[in-house]
Amino acid sequence: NSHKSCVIWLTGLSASGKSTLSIELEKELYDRRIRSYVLDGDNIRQGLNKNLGFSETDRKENIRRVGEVAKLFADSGLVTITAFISPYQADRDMVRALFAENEFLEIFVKCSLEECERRDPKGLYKKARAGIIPDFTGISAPYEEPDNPNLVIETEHSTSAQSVKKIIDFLMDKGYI
Ligand code: GGZ
Repeated sequence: NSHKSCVIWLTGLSASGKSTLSIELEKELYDRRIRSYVLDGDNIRQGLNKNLGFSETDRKENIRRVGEVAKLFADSGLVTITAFISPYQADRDMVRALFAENEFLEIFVKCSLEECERRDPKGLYKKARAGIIPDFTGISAPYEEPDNPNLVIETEHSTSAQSVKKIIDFLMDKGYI
């Protein structure tokens, strides 16, 4: 049950599966006696980042702060899992630069916009299409796919259990856990 502390940075569209994956990954790590912590919109955007919205500038600041918090958690020895859209490559690169070479793992949670829109668990895409939510990622704001992610997880045609297994296998293969 030893592990290297690291940050597992999930990036992807709204409804691509980041939150589900982060929670199931946390459970799987727990079963292996590895302590991890999930940072997501629920515990960050409602607290530390309450003052931020969804403009490009605010997203950048959101991601910068999440990166700094993830760094503190990693320093404390935890595996940190983050679940933010983090749509800009430059912002993800800025966070990567906070960490040592192998401490930051960018994982692209890949799912087509069509499928995310079909899922639309909170009805946000519908509202975005109707113009009720402005600057919505994928509809009226950009999502830049990762240039060179450490891992790509396609959620469209696999179960969350299969996706989690792929991440666990990757972590084992690379000696993180
Ligand atoms: C994108 C938005 C927006 C806009 C509210 N664009 O599916 P959700 O609801 O639960 O996850 C989305 C979440 C995105 O916050 P992040 O902190 O991950 O974004 S970023 O990394 O870009 O800073 C969505 C909800 O907030 N949401 N308005 N305009 N998602």
